Amino acid sequence: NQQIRKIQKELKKHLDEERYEHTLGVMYTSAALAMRYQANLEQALLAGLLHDCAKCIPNSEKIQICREERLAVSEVEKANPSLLHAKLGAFFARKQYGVSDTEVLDAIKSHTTGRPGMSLLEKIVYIADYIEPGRKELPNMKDVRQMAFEDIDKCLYKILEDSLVYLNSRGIPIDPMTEQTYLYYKEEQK
Ligand code: DGI
Ligand code: FE
Ligand code: FE
Ligand code: FE
Repeated sequence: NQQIRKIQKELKKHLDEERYEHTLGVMYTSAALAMRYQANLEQALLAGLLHDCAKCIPNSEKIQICREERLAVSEVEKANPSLLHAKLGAFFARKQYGVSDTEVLDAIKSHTTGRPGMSLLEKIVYIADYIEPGRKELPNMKDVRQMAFEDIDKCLYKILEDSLVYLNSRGIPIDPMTEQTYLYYKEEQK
């Protein structure tokens, strides 16, 4: 795929080696999940490839760019600017990498906090980000990886739950969207 290869080349300049490797892991894992759930393969590859395209921008620049581009920054985001790489990722995917597919852009935008009522593509990228082979061993990883290919909603809920446990154990402030997403999928699991 021409577009994918061209973006890979450009992306390599903007990510460190570790992040680039992670990105390829997410791209191929998104593709595998798309095969399993009969989602669009090209969209899954593209969203997986670009999901962290803004990750390596220094935090002060993230804030600066949001200000310049009039992108809203919440209090939690101001205190934890790393959260901004998701919405900035969608911004750069469109402006710098020429992606106009709003479904792909939404999957990039929601990949860190999730959101209530995620599309299949959004779930795929969110889960692939967590389970890609290069990801360090998080709690329940073996089960979560298996679950991803058996029951996508159950897997999504498990990741949301484990992420909240992790953030709370570390005293990291929860973004309201993370909380809302968790409560939404908790209700759906009942
Ligand atoms: O960019 P990645 O590391 O591949 O993964 P990601 O985009 O899912 O980001 C994960 C990081 O984001 C992780 O270090 C925890 C953080 N995070 C996720 N939800 C929240 C959060 N940080 C805060 N402060 N609040 C959240 O709700
Ligand atoms: Fe990310
Ligand atoms: Fe994630
Ligand atoms: Fe990622």
